[in-house]
Amino acid sequence: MSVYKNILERKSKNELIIAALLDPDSEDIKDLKGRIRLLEGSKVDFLFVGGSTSWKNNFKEFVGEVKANSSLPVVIFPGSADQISSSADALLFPSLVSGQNPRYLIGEHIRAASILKGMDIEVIPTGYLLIDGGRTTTVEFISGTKPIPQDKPEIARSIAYASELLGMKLIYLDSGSGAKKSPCNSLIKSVKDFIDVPLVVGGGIRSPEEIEEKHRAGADLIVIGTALEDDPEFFNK
Ligand code: 1GP
Repeated sequence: MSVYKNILERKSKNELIIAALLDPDSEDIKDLKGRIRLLEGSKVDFLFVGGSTSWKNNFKEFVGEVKANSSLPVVIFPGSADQISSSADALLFPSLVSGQNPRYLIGEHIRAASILKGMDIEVIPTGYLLIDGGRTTTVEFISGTKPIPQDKPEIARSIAYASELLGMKLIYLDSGSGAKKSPCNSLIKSVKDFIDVPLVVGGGIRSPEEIEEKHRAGADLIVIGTALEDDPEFFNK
């Protein structure tokens, strides 16, 4: 089954979907085997791989290592066209629709097009909305875009619905990795009421209670990165 069909099916049953985010710039490639072993028997449904930066320049090797050590579907969540690998099962194709930077709205996608043409990988168009997480995150700094204030749900939901009308298959509300504040429940609910496609939420989520709350508020898929970097046993507790 394709990754997207899997998400749709789980969404239709109102089942919580969880993705563990592995950032090649934060993880040591030689620790991956052990890290993934802990995730395999846990509640995690997908392994997301990606990040705002590529300082280590080892993306393909990293994805290959993740795929070789996991039976979970591997989905690339790329920060740029430099983060593409045919070893993954799927690739989110995120357009940073909350910002006005053409590079992240369409520029990186044009760069990616010639790489993706002829590559056998599922591509999932994703409307990516950056939400204020209480501190300047790497994605905010690198993209040079302003996050949407948490108390402006009318902005977030209009952008989310416009993205759906443009054909995006997922909407991703992200406070950015290591955010102080994750997207709040009222913002999630407000966006959820405006869209039909699955809603992904991430950035600064640190506890099982928060995961449950976000799901109740309308998140179909929750992404956890930093909490897992801090505690590799996060999902085993
Ligand atoms: C970042 O949504 C992801 O793009 C995950 O964020 O690292 O804060 O869990 P955290």
